[in-house]
Amino acid sequence: MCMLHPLEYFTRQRMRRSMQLSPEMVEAVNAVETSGYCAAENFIDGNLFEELQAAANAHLPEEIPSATQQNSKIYWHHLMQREDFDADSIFVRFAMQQPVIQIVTQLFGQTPHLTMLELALTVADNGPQNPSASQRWHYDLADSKTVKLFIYLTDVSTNDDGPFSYIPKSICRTAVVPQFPVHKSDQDLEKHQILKSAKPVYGPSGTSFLIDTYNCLHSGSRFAPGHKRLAYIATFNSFCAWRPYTNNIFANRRLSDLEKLVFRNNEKRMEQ
Ligand SMILES: O=C(O)CCC(=O)C(=O)O
Repeated sequence: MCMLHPLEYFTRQRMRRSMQLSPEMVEAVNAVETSGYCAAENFIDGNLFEELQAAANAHLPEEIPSATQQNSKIYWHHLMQREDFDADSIFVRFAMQQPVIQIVTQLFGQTPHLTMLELALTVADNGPQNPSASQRWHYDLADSKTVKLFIYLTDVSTNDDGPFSYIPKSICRTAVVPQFPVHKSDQDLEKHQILKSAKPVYGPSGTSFLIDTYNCLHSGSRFAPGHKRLAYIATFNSFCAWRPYTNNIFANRRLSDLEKLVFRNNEKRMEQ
């Protein structure tokens, strides 16, 4: 499908060739290529993290909502508001940190498209024994190039706190787990002898990582009663994902050439 847009594809490739990666970034690229995961704290600007944490805390409802049947993910509450999608907002700037963009660009071989921004409050619902939707193991199948920047904004210390968990890419490659049904149980993974390879990501608020969710089976937000997790998630895909995305980013100022490529569907807003 990228071949339908050869000019855009070449522009994205050219942008990649102009980027210089530090040895630490090269290591991160290698880690994601091999295991699908790398810690990202070293690539996150401390001031931006503090700004994100403060903005995210300000979005927390006074009363934590209980799980409701609003959508298929009854444990998932989207907290971002319209103005959080302005190009100037911390939620957009956080995803645009140069090392993050450079690593993802290198992984994709082209400048990525920032397809989704989420401030997700997830809460206990059915209990950890009865997971549903993305609490069960799955691959994100909308594009073969899919990398998420995750940062916890509350502490995730034990399994009770609903850690994001993944099976390393190298192990997913060797186990032939059928793609359908999309959401798989622990027992399904046990049958393929890969549940034991699951890696839950624990850490205090500020714990951050890049994860290839197309190549790694993953799940998360399985809480013990009364627990919750606040996380910011930025999803990067190629510009020609199988599923069309609208990231809702609003260009409330003039965008750089890089931003125009990464935001993609909003570059015309300033000209209107
Ligand atoms: O809640 C979680 O940690 C799982 C999230 C997830 O499956 C995803 O972002 O693709």
